[in-house]
Amino acid sequence: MEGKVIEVQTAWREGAHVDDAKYRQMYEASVTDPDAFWGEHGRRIDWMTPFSKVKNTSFEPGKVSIKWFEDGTTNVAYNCIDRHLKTRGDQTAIIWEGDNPDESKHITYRELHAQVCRMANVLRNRGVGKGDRVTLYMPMIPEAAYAMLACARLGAIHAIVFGGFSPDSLASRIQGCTSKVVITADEGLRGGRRVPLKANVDEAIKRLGSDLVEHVIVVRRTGGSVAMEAGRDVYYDEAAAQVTDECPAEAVEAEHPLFILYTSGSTGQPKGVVHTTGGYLVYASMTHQYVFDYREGDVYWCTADVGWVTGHSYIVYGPLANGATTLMFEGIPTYPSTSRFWEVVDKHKVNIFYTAPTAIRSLMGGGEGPVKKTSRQSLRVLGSVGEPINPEAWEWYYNVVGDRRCSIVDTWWQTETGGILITPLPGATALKPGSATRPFFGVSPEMVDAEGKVLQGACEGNLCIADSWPGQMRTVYGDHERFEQTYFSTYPGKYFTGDGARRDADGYYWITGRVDDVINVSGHRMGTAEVESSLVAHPKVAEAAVVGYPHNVKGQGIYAYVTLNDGEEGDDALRKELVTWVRKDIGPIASPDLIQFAPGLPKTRSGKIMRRILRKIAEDDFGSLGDTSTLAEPAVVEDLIENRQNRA
Ligand code: 6R9
Repeated sequence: MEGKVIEVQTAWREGAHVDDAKYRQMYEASVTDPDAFWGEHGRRIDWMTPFSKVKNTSFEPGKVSIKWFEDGTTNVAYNCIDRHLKTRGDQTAIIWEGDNPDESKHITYRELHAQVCRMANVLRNRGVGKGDRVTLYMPMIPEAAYAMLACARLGAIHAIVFGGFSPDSLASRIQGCTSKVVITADEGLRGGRRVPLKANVDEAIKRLGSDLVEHVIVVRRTGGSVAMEAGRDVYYDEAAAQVTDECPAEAVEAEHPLFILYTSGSTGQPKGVVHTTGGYLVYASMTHQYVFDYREGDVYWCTADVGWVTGHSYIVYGPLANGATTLMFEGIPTYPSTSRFWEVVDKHKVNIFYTAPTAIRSLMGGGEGPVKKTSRQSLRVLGSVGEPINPEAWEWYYNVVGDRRCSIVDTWWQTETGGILITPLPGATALKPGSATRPFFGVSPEMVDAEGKVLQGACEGNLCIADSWPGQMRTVYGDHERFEQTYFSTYPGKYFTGDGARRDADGYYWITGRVDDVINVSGHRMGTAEVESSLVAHPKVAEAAVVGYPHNVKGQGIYAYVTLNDGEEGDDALRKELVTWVRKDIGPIASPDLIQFAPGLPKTRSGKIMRRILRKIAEDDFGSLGDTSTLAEPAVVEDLIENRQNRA
């Protein structure tokens, strides 16, 4: 094999679900006869009405339609809870580890059942039923999982908004899916600091300026005092005391929506990605089992937030469908100290640990000491997700965190894909640091050049997926045309991921990052257009262009070129003001790292901003700007280079 290879260790193969030969055989079967393959694996979940049809999908322009198991009915909460009660009612379903290391608790499957039924009854009493949207704006507490599963139980559709988003962002997402009910907490707690969740909800509802939101359900987390509007707001504990802990799970069609999750694209407002019931759960549970080589009795920990897709598929739905013990962590990697992750691993004897490269890189900065003072003997598999993991961070994860004993799974996927698409399998795949390696069962990656020509063998190009898999998103909420336009029009007949990749001679994929105007900051997706429109909304700003640039810890940082209105002075005070502005407008994850005041931006004669040039300058690599002769005013480039903010 080509390049640095770490062979599958004998210990990883022992008792693993698949070895290399089995992977190849199953993969082959999955792509040659998807109906047979998924017909068999579709039965890994329980169906109320068994399906007779398996795959009914088309990527054809104008007729994009994705249906899996369409004549079956089931319920996600039933699969994640009820079906386990007979065999594992007393097993821990969720280990909750609080922000404060002295706070943790275990919730058994039986307790989970009671809690979810209660939450479902509270929702039902407020008129929530099949197909209704419910917005969740929650901290990482068990009630977040209860709320998700309660919606699923009723056939309602949850739309989670990450707790770090601003009231404005929350408002547009509540509006986008017209939720009449919002579930939140008084305050969140992260790294010892309080996050004013309920106050943000109040602010968001005020901005909506309508009576769309009829009910706000408030979980008491910190007990901090918050405003409660009579008739609209209710404390969850008070409402829960009025209902029973029994609530039937509603049988819904396989294609009934399970959730909407807003995600950033290269243009316009964030899109409401729609995932449905049957195919999603089959895919989330199957990937959770095989990718992490999940085994009965394992303690599994994914450090994501439920506000992101990783939290949906790999904290809640995949693990619980498999009857696993899933750990939910309220805090951050650096509180109270940079040993926190590893202390939690030791405290709860975690076997499988799944985190993001940005967390690994930030902990790397603190050296080996904080890691090595912990045991970590329970660990067996280490996962990575969210952005490309650079080989140095990979090696540190492998050598220092995993003591060269644990396998690493670098899992490539997207909000849109519902579950992991390209990844090693611990017992099967020889590893290469920095490569997401090979496709999961049923996934047909295709590399294309800019013209859409399919490339063969070792190559570099744009990553497409040639055919559907059960976890794929079904539509953009309320805008199927945008769904087709965004994902199926660039290369007709294929799903275009927006990512660039290299495929090596061994058929391994190396994801190089987004090729569109989406940047990835600490694993969080951000459309440059969103940050730009926030900046230009500031009264002193005339024009703005935002690009990503390489950042040691965050992967990419946000670099903003800002042209001010005539007569305005660009100084550090205004830089601060603009950063605060964007934080308030979108949320802290969108804060620009560097702002360059620019008298002009490089534009073509037709007025298009040449981002290629802005990216190069932001990378501090202006030796090779390429052809600038088509610029309307070539001189602006010199000024931009002169005043660049990112200098080696
Ligand atoms: C699950 C998730 C999706 C984008 C995706 C890609 C990047 C995610 C990656 C990775 C390289 C990996 N990405 N995992 N790049 N290697 N293992 O992160 O979803 O928030 O929608 O982001 O993240 O660029 O297109 P989402």
